[in-house]
Amino acid sequence: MKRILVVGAGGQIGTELVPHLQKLYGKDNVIGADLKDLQVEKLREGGIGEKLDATDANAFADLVKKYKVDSIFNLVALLSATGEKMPELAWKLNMGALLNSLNIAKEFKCSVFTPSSIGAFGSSTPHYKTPQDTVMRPNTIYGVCKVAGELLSDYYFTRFGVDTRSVRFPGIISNGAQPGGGTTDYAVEVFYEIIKDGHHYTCEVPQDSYMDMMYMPDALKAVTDLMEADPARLIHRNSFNIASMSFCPKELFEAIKKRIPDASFDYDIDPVKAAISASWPDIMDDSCAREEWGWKPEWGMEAVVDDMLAAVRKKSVK
Ligand code: AKB
Repeated sequence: MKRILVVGAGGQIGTELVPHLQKLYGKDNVIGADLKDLQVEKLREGGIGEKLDATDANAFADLVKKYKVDSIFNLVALLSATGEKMPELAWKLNMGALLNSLNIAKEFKCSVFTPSSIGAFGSSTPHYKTPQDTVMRPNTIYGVCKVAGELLSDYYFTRFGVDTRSVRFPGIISNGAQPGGGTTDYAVEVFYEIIKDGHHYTCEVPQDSYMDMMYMPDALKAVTDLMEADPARLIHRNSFNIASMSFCPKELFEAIKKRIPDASFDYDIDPVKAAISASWPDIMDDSCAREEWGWKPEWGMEAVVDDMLAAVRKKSVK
């Protein structure tokens, strides 16, 4: 039985990954750790929660020892738009948590999952059907961390035999914890704003900016399927392109307007988010993930819009 430590467990992905892992491996085998007290309290309501600054190598190693962890899921990250406001902090946090995860995994013989992102690509990458192995020259600190993280994770695998695996996540749409500081956040924010009185949303990303997106249930399945995949089948490791849908703000807002006719939208473009979204792929080619570990997404945009509106409405009447 696996014993998994999820670091950065209080964020958008961790909040839903922890219960997903608990269902698969049992509550006693999943330890959620976060820096913030409030998130630790929430984790303790549903299982095992620990306070951890993932850049503190000793405290991190102590938790791995205490719970006899054999798998580390490192979700610590400052996202793309916030990273541009605090590049040095983004580097320290994103790379510090990863380097600790890798060194601790090497010492205690753990496997490591760390998400990469569409943010690992840049303007000179082919934007349509972005290949698995292609030019990667991002011009955000977030992207620089992701590319460095992919290379470092592959290095720990080939040099030290650490079982490192990763996916390049698209923008993730979910109705648990909201994302913060990302360029794709609009595709979540819009659902919360549009069901408020006034039914209005102002978008900071240009209306025709296509980016890969994914619904949380597919993202969770990707993580656990990849970590359970037969290593003999993995030609790649860090990191797999995974795709399920691609749309621009205009298309998403039209789909919402079909369901909420008085919904209205306008744009107040954030130049940083505009530049980032323009540099990212429109849609990735995920055939390697499909061939090497059977990746197959289930959710498309129309079904996501229905599900998100229902879930966010339900939350708002509570
Ligand atoms: C962001 O927008 O920064 C993230 C991502 C795509 O990695 N959601």
